[in-house]
Amino acid sequence: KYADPRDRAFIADDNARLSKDLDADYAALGTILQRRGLDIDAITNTVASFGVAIPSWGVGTGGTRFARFPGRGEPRHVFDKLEDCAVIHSLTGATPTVSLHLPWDYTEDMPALRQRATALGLGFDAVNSNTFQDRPGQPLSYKFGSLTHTDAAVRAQAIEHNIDCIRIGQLLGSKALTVWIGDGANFPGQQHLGRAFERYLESTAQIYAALPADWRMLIEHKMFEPAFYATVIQDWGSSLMAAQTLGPKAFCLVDLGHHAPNVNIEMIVSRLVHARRLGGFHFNDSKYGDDDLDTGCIDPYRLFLIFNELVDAQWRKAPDFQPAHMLDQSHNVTDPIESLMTSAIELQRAYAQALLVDRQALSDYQQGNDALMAAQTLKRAFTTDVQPILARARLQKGAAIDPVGAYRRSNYRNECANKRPSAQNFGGGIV
Ligand code: PSV
Ligand code: MN
Ligand code: MN
Repeated sequence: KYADPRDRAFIADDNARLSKDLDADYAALGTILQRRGLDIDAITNTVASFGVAIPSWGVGTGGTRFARFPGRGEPRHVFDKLEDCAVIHSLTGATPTVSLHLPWDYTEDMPALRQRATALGLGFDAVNSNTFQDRPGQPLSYKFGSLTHTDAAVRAQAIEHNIDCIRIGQLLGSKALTVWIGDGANFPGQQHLGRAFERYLESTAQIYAALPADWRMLIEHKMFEPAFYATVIQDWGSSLMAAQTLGPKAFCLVDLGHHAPNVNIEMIVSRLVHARRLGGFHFNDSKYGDDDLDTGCIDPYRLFLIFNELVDAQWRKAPDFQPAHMLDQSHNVTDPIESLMTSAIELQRAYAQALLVDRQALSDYQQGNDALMAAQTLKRAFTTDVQPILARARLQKGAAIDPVGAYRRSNYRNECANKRPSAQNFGGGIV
C-alpha cells in the first residue's frame, strides 16, 4: 500500500513508534555531554540548521563508462527529479535545495519549475554548466576542449552556454554558477600547458563579467578524467590562481573525489579558508579516484576532519566564510533516494561530531605540543555516537526519526515504478 512519504501525518505516525526510545537515548547522551560541558540542545539546534543541496543528477541511477543499469521508477525529467528531492527533504529535513545541471535539466518553462519547487518547499543552489559533452544539434564540438579550446569560436560557444546558465539560474533564484570543465590533454605535447590556462582565464573573465552582483562563481578542480595526461584546472592551486585573478566573486569548489588518493583534503580546506576563497563542496566518498560513492561510506574520519576545519573556521569567525554544501554522487547499486538521504545524514553526523570537539583544550594541547592529547581530543569527539542528536534534529523539524525505514514503508519507489514508464534517455548518469 502506498503512502506519500512527504505527508506530515504519515511521518508523524511513523515517528510515534520510535520517539520513546529516542527520548531515552537523547537524555542519556545529554548527560554524557553535560559532563563535558556541552549543551546537547544547542548542538541539536545547530545541526538542525545544516542543509545540503541535492544534485539533480543524483536522483537517477548513475553508471560507469561500461554500463548503466537503470533502476525502477527513475525520474524522467527535471520535474520528476524535483519530486524525489522533495521526498528526501521531507524525510531528512536536511536537503532544502537542489543543484541543477544544464542542459540536462533544461525545460522551456523555468518559472513553472520554480513554482513547483516552491510548492514543494525547495529552493535552488548553484547551477552547474556543462561543456564537457556535446548536446544534439550543437554547432561546434567540445571534443578538444571548451573554455580553453584553441578555436576562439568554440570558446565563445562555451562562454555563451555559461552565461545562459546564469540567466536560467536567475529565473530560479540561484545565486551561484559552478564551472567544471573536462578540458585538458591525453598526451604529453598535445596541449601547451601554459597557453591553455591563459585561454581559461580569458574565457572565464567573460563569464565572470556576466555575473549578477550577488552571485558567486565556483571553480571546481579535478585531477584527471576525461583528460588523462593533464587537466587544465587540475588542482586547488590552479583553481585558487583563477579565482584570485578573476575577482572577489570567484571561489574554489572542493569535490572530495577530485584529488589523488591520500591527499590531505582538510589541509586544502584550511588553506582555502585562509585565502578567503572556499566557495563550497561537492561531497561524496572515494577509495581510488572520482568514485562518487556515498558520503562517509569509505572514510568517515576524513569527512570529520574536513568538518573539524569548517567548525574551526566558524569558531574563529573566518572572513568570507560561507561555503555551499552540495552532494555529487553516482548511485549504481542502491536506490538513489536512500543513498542521498543517508549521505545528507552522514554530513550532519560529521558536523555534530566536529561541534563536540573541545576547541579550547585542543588549542592548549597544540600550543603545548602535546601531540597525543591533541589527537585524542579529536578522537573523543569522533567516537561519540551522535545518532540521538541527528534523530532529534529531524524530529524537531517534522522529518523522520528513521528516514530509510519510513521511505521503505511508504512504498514510494513502487509507486514511481507504476507511474513513470522507464526513462531511457535520462541525462546525467555516466559522468
Ligand atoms: C566531474 O567529475 C563532476 O564532479 C562535476 O561536478 C560535474 O558537474 C559532475 O561531476 C557531473 O556528474
Ligand atoms: Mn563534482
Ligand atoms: Mn566528479
